[in-house]
Amino acid sequence: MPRKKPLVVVTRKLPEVVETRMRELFDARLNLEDKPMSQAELLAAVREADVLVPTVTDRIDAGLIGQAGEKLKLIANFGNGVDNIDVAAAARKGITVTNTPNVLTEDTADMTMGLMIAVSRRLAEGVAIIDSGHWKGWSPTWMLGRRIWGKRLGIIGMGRIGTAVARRAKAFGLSIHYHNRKRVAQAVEEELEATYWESLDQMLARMDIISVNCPHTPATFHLLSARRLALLKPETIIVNTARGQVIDEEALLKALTDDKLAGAGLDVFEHEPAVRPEFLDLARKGKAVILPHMGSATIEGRLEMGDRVIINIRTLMDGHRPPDRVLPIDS
Ligand code: 8YV
Repeated sequence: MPRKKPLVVVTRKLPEVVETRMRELFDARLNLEDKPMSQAELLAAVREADVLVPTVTDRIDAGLIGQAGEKLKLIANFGNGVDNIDVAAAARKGITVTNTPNVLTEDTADMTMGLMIAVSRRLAEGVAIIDSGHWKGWSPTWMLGRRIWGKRLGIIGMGRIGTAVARRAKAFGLSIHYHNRKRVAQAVEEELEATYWESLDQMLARMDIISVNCPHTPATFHLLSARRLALLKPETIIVNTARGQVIDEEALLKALTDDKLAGAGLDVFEHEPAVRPEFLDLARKGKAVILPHMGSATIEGRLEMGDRVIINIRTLMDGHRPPDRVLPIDS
């Protein structure tokens, strides 16, 4: 007798190929309208479903998890970061949490380099000039940016994405420095000719470019605080493709406005989708390049994320441990 398909609630619209496969394999409840679900709708979903497939835009907190039905066995996040999910609360209730690592590493690293270059070489300002119809022609002293070749890059968070950024940055002639909870393997350090800084403060004071590539956890919330931002040289630029919460936005805005920092390339914000209007002013002035959380937004990446989600669901349903299981911090 065929097994009953698990009820899988998917909170956002996914690529069609992924949705079709989910329909074939599961009793998949899709969100074809792509209308973000309210907390009440999420609650109804977790009460009924066997599996929930949320994204970064859904808040799966302890309150919600506490009210989940007996059937809910898996929260299969469509995304790498799991700061939207209370993983510890899920574990307490015997619910497995998975994510989609690896498949968005290269795309996010590309976007990091893109922002680094865009800020240093004033790409957005150049586009705006052409767009305004006010370009008067070439001049030797006009629109000068800063070279990235030969500069020092300080990477905060040397996980998969940080390492992928380092590989690219090395090819662009940057020297690689990093701060991480743990020092990476010697072979990786050698390959990247990377310098490890146990002290984030000491690294910050010496870098030309800072790239934020660590996850948002209680330990990294406002890691770049007002005090730490003040350690940076005024020529430094910051790039963040990780999570807005890692930087104290208020302090960052002040540092940029007061010319204590040269610029910022931001793909993420503290209260997405809200973007503080001051960032728009800074972008107009050429001090910031701001993007709407596009770091992993490639067709290939989204399809592979879908594959990971499906593999995680299938593996759990077959009674095995899913490959991308996420454990609570410190467990
Ligand atoms: C994804 C991300 O697009 O995976 C992550 O952690 O930040 C994004 O790039 C998003 O999470 C999809 O849920």
